[in-house]
Parts: sequence; C-alpha cells; structure tokens
Amino acid sequence: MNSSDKPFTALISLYGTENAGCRYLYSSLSRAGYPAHLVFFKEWRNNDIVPPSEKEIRLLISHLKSISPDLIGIGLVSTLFPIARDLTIRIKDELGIPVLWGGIHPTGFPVECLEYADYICRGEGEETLPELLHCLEKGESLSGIAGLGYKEGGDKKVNPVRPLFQDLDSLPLPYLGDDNKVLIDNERLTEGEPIKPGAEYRIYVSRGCPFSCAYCYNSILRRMYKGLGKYYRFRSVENVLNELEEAVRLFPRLRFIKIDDDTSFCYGDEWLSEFCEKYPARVGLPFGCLIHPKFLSRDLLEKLKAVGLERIQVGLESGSRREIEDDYHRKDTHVKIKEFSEFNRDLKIEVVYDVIIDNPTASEEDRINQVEYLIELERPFKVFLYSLNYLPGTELTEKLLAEGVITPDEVEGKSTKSWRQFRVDFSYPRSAEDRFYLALLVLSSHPWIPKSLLRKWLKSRYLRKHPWPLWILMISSNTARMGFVALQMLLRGELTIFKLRQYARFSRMISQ
Ligand code: B12
Ligand code: SF4
Repeated sequence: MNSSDKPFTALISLYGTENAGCRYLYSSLSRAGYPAHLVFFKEWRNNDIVPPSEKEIRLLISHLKSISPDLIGIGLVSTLFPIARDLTIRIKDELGIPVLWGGIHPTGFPVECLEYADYICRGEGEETLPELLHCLEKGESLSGIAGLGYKEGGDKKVNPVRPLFQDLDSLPLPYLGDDNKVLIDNERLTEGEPIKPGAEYRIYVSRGCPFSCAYCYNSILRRMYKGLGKYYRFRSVENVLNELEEAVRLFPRLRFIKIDDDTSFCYGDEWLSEFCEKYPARVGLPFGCLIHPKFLSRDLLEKLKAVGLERIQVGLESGSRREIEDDYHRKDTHVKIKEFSEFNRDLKIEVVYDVIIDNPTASEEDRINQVEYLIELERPFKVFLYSLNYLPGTELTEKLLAEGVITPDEVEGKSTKSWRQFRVDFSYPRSAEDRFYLALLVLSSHPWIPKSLLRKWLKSRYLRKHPWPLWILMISSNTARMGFVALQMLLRGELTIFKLRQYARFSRMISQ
C-alpha cells in the first residue's frame, strides 16, 4: 500500500470515529511528505465501551500486515488505557512494529506509558510526529524532538514539552477524504471516511480553554504548558469556513454543524462580525455550540441566532454554590445562567444544561440546592447529566486522592467506570436516595410539571426513601421526550444510523 520510500505510518483511533486529532496528524504527515493510513478501531458507544473481540483484533492485525507500516501511532484518552495497553502488546508481539502513543493520557503520564509504547508524544502532534519520522529515517538522535518520549538502553527519556502552536491557521486542515481510511467495528472492516454517513460535523475553532475547572483535562494542560505560549488560541474565520466548505462538499448528508470547542464564541467582536457576515452564504447550515456561562450575553446570542444558531450546551455542572466553587473551581456562573434563562424566553434558543452528579463530597444540602436551582430556571430546557468520573491528573482527582475520599483504583485508567457510566443512564445501580435526587433533576426540566409540585416532592421524606413513583414518572416522561427528540431529528434529517449506534439503546436510556 505504501509506494513511496518514505517511512509509512498507520494511525489508530481508538473508539472514536469523530477523532479530529488523527485527521490533523494525517494532514501534517502528508504536508511533510510522509504517507499515512487511518484505522478507526471501533466506534464509541455511550455507556457501552467493551473491549474488542478476538475477531476484531485479528482483523486489525491482518489489515496492518497487509499495509505494512513502519510505525504505528495510537491515540488514547485515559479511560481507554487498558485497551491501548493490551492492543499494543498484541501488535508488538505479532508484528514487531514500533508503537507511538499520543493523546491526553500519554501527555499526562509519559513515563508510565513508555512501559508499553516505544515512543510517546506529549501534547500537539503535528510537528512532533514528522520530526520523529525524519530522525528515524536519517538515523538521527531523538533527544532534540520537543514533546517526544522514547527509550534508550533501559532508560525512559522524556524531552521538554513543545511550545504551543500560536498560529493555528498555519496547520493543515484535517483530512476528510475517503482514501486510506478504514473502520473496524462489529467484526467487520469497512473502507472510507466513517463519518461521511453522519448528519453532524464537529469542528474545533480553538485549542485550550480560558478556564481551568478542577475536574477537567485543561487543569492538567495549563500547568504543563506554563511559559510555553498563549494557552487559549483560535483560528481565523476564513480558516474555519474553508474547513466547513470542505465538509459540506464531501459529506452529502450533512445537516448540522457542531462547534465543539470547550467554550465557543469568546473570540472577540471582530471575529464575531466577520463570522456572522460570511457564514450564511458560505456554509449556511444550522449550528450548535458549547458556551461557558460567562459568555451568555443577549447580544451575542441574538447575532448568532440570526445566522443559524439553534442549540447551545451550557455547563451548569451544579446548582450548589459550594460544589461549583470549592470542588469544581467555577466561579460566578449561577447568576449568568439565571439571567440567560430569563432572556431566552424571547430568544427561544434550544438549551441543554450539563450537570454533574455522583460527587462523593456532595452533602445533602448540596443535593437539595442542585435540584432547587434547576427548578428556578425558566423552562423549557434539557439536562444532560454526567456521572463524575475521576480522570487521572486533574486537580479534583488529585485532591480527592490526597484526602483519602477515593482510592487509586477508582481513577480512570485503572477503573473503567466511564465505560458504563458517562452520560447518566437509568440502568446504573443507585441507592434509593440517589434515585430520588436523580428523578427530581430530570423532572425539573419538564415544563408540564408545576414547580410547586416539584418543591413539595423535594421535601417529601416518604419519596426520599421510596422514590419509585418519581422514578416511574421520570422514565415515562423521559421516554416521551426521547421519542419527541428522535422525531424532530428524523424530520430535520439528523437521525442517522451513526447517531443511533452511539446513543440509542432502550435499556441504557439517558437523561434528557
Ligand atoms: C470530541 C470529543 C469526543 C467525541 C469524539 C472522541 C474521539 N476521540 O474521537 C466523543 C463524543 C466520541 C468522545 C467520547 C469520549 N470522550 Co471525549 N472529547 C472530545 C473533545 C471535546 C475533543 C477532542 C478533539 O477532537 N480535540 C481536537 C484535537 C485536534 O485535539 P486532540 O484530540 O487532543 O489531538 C491532538 C493531540 O492530543 C495529539 N494526539 C492525539 N492523538 C494522537 C495520536 C498520536 C499517535 C500522536 C503522535 C499524537 C496524538 O495530536 C493531536 C493534534 O495536535 C475532548 C476535549 C478536547 N477539547 O480535546 C474530549 C475528551 C478527549 N474526552 C474525554 C472523555 C473522558 C471521553 C470519553 C472517555 C467519555 C466516555 N466515558 O464515554 C469518551 C472516550 C472515547 C474516545 N475514543 O476518545 C476527555 C478525556 C480525558 C482523559 N483524561 O481521559 C476529554 C479531554 C474531555 C475532558 N473535558 O476531560 N469525546
Ligand atoms: S470551561 Fe469546560 S473545557 Fe474549560 S476548563 Fe472548564 S470544564 Fe474544562
């Protein structure tokens, strides 16, 4: 498959067909003259991550054999560490090809990862990877490659971190073509771009985040990149529109753009005006984005709505001020969300509030405040509930470990809780009290339930011990809402097999 005499890289994206990182890396390898191939190894399914079957591993190994790469790159998040480890052992045993790991886990834990991988890349890989190939090709020393970790003799060496790219426009656009791509999933290998049948395209305008919440990967990266360039960076409008035009051209079913930045539209007034002027004519599809509460201004949202903004996702995280400030390090968000919920009565932008549950330090008061805050908000809205997973290296995980609230075995990478419980689903085992609060959180978003009734239920001692009536109400109202959401998506052409595979399983019904 590799006709050039340059070193050939196979990049494996684990459980993530939407992975932008590997598409960026493919393009930067092409620009540097190095051939590459992308293998999407299994699709991500919410709360249903299961290790690959033996048949899938065999398919992968024989595919790799057939293309015969010189280097295999694997991108992984912490939670997928056990799968990456076992796969790497198999690949090295059976093929003897060197393996490079990249992504957030090797970025945070380079030495531990070098136990299994031959090389690791810390942080952004667009220059590190071609530089590694160049040095391997020429037999030059690896000691000068910023961001690389490698083994020498019996030692593990980790070079200094590469400064952050300050000009994101200088990076090539992610590769969206069909060639040199396969998906292995459901014990089958399919050629071509796996996201092409989807109706949604995710784009990243920025890298980094202006904030540093304690439970998030940004709390790791901010520390690591101190002094290595501006942490929060964004692309020009032109550069973003070029990528979107390419996606529209290549993906015939595309109906919706998801601007998937950690937090969007804090790029300044000039950027916003240019975007609003050019987007409708150049792309024109409805879009959604994530917006940090601090940026929820009426003026911004009005302008965006006029050019196609349909949905926003807002990190509420907790209705308890104590949890928000002490545990999660997010300040002054409650007032902004309350204000937004009021002016959104006129704007009518579809809104989802992200809420975290299962915080082990949440008191009864925190949990009551959580529900009370949601009851106060103007409806309609949706809530996406997330179960707190302890991601290694974040400020929150470090603190909970130091205080003995959690054990190292509960941290993702050792624990695999997030394989089964990421977006909260109702099949996960919970105590009666947990079910009581969970049901009320979900019910608070249903406009047909009077707020006075919700407040009464919140005070009921009986329901707290016997939450089954609330539970039944929640399941039935959630089922109705999910049916309605599915119908809306169907009518808008957004309900594809791709989405159904990721989210739709009745036994794993998720919060809406
Ligand atoms: C989009 C997204 C998803 C999508 C698609 C994920 C995918 N991998 O395809 C979906 C919804 C499926 C998803 C699922 C999950 N996600 Co997610 N997701 C993201 C998000 C928002 C964007 C990722 C992205 O494309 N970034 C843009 C690209 C350009 O950056 P990048 O991926 O970091 O890649 C660069 C470098 O890391 C490096 N690199 C990456 N891979 C490789 C490989 C090699 C060989 C090399 C050399 C370099 C390299 O070079 C790239 C270019 O510079 C991130 C947050 C974020 N902003 O990064 C969270 C994030 C990655 N997700 C996270 C989590 C926890 C998950 C889930 C585990 C949740 C769950 N339990 O189900 C799953 C895991 C699935 C998976 N395979 O990753 C966490 C990971 C934290 C951690 N420490 O592990 C993040 C960081 C969010 C957070 N706030 O903490 N996710
Ligand atoms: S605002 Fe979101 S992405 Fe940014 S640090 Fe906080 S949780 Fe992470």
